Amino acid sequence: LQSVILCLLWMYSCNGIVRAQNPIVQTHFTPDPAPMVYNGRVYVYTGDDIPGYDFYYMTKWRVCSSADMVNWTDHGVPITLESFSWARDRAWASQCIERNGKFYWYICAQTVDNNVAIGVAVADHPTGPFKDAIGKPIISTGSWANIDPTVFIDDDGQAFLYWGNPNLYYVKLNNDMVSYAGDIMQIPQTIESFGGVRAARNTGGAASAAEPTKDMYVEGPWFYKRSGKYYQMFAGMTKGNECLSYAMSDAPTGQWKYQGKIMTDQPANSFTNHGGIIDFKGNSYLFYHTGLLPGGGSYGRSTAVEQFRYNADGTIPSIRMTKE
Ligand code: FUB
Repeated sequence: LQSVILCLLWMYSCNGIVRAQNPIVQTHFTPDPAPMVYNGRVYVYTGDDIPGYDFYYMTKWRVCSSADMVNWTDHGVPITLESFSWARDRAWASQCIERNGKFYWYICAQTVDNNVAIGVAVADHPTGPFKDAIGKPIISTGSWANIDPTVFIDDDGQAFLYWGNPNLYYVKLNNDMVSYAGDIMQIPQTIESFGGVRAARNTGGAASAAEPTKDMYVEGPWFYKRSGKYYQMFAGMTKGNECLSYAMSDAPTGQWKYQGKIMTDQPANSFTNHGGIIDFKGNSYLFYHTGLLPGGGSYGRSTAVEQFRYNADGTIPSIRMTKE
């Protein structure tokens, strides 16, 4: 399928920042957007919420692309749960990355033994055809924590896979991108690193220590590097809904330092938010999702995008949702 699905209307300019007509895909639901820049195009990998379902029971992943952030091409559904023999249902968030001309698409799904695992599909082209790279999960620890993979290759060639809910984990991937070396590491969550501590807030006692910032790591990490600084965007918590927050670090494995909330103006008709950040043709963009497509909601989420400009010190400004 190679059809132009939507011409984005960039609505108006404000201090040189233009705003998109959101959601950018209006023909189906597209949660958990993961943008990837390759060869002059931005590819956006998403899930696919099923109309009428009342939970996150997705069965497939989609991709669309654009060379100009205006005209988008729908590349359909390159992978489904059936692409992974070990997967049962509940396809959740994903991210694709290129290495040496191959494309590695990390996904998470419920397994036949009722856990959640991370798998990886590989292709020679960003839109596929993809196939399960190893025929089994790459991360499978017999837990439901293994959701929301995010992948990044550092300047020295070391690749990292981060993921997790409620804890944030990482491994160092081998050069083959389908195996890892060393142990799975858990990132300690503190007020200083992620703005709060989930366990403390849930159990009282030390809760007051986490309350002042009213944030914490929930899920949906997005790991990248820019101008020598490492960024970990994640779904945090605000007013009972997820927001997008971030931490920064001088090294790929921490110490992470909480920087605040990027996108707080929920509600956007969705409990979750999940996104990715890229630089593309000289501009910076935040992709995220809302439940604002007609008929949408917490289980009918759609990709939206906002252009933004980093602050001079590399921090990310507060970014407002476009709700029309
Ligand atoms: O789409 C299913 C789940 O909802 C994702 O894995 C989470 O990040 C949240 O967006």
